[in-house]
Amino acid sequence: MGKAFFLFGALCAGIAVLVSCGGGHARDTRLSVDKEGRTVVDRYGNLQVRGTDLCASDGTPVQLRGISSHGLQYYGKYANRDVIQWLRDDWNAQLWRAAMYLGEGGYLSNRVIRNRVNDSVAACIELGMYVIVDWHVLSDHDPSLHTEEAVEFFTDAARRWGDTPNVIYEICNEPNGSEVTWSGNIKPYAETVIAAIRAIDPDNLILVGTPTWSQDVDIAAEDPLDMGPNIMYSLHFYAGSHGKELRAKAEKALNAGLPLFVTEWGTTLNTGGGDIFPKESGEWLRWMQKRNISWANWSLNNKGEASSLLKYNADRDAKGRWPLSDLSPSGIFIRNVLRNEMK
Ligand code: DCB
Repeated sequence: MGKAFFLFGALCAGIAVLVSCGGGHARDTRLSVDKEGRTVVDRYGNLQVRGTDLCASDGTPVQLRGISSHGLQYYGKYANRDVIQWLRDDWNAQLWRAAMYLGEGGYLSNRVIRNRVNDSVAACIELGMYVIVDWHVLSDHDPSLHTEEAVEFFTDAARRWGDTPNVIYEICNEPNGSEVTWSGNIKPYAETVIAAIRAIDPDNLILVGTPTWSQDVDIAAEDPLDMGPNIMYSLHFYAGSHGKELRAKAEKALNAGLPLFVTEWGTTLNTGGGDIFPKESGEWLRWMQKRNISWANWSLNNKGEASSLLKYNADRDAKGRWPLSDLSPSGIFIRNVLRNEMK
């Protein structure tokens, strides 16, 4: 398929998704900045969880939608105010996720990476956006191997930002490996880290990863945490790899009362590459809207894989203000989905 044709296809698919995503919530509730100039954080305030819904401080169910960074050790240069402001104003993003890997040259071996988290939070506070601080467990598999480091990191995060409405703690991205279980590894880790956060910050939202790259939400639903309010569980999917079966697991978890947050999803295969899957992405987007599930898309970088929102080598200086010609098919698709609210 020719490049131009593919781009056009992605655009049309984006628009088709939008048109069919109509129902649910009043549109202007999902503007990053409303017509009176009020940011989403001005309007929603301190988030809270009621039943399976994420809600504004007044109890109205809300859906946050936005963009995830790639690994901050690889593409941390995009975690700056100019880029995040462009995502807010041109893409209508309400949310930014700062993905701080532990492995692959991330936090465990390179503590200065956390400065990119600090930059992200500072920018989001200034811009009135929500920000997810993501402890990006991946090649390190088992979050309980680094409980001590996590307690230290999140204690510091809660001291710095516990009083702001903007910050959301994601305490383990994607536990994985058949030996890494909910009850044996993840739940005990979560209990320890949540207790440390709650000793300082009684109420900001905390997101907990689930087994098998945050897919086994049904298992967490059988044995949920008993750690007080404002906790949700991560569900991750890649539209080219996961479909109906994963949604069925998620339905099972929701029906059992487990609140879900899609802290990461891709339009591509679960490698982050391959191609984009607009039709399957649309099915997931409609489902998330129907179930009022918030999300962040993977991811902002110019690496040149299919899930990269920028084209290969575009915006090397990380300044934002991208012309459409800098966006990949996934970038065009996601921007269209987010911007539909602005019409
Ligand atoms: C998740 C990770 C995320 C990863 C994406 C795509 O991993 F949270 O870090 O991102 O999904 O795989 C990829 C980047 C690549 C990079 C690679 C390693 O896009 O550029 O080279 O990380 O840093 C998943 C998700 C699901 C599954 C497997 C993985 N799954 N995984 O279903 O099997 O193995 O990374």
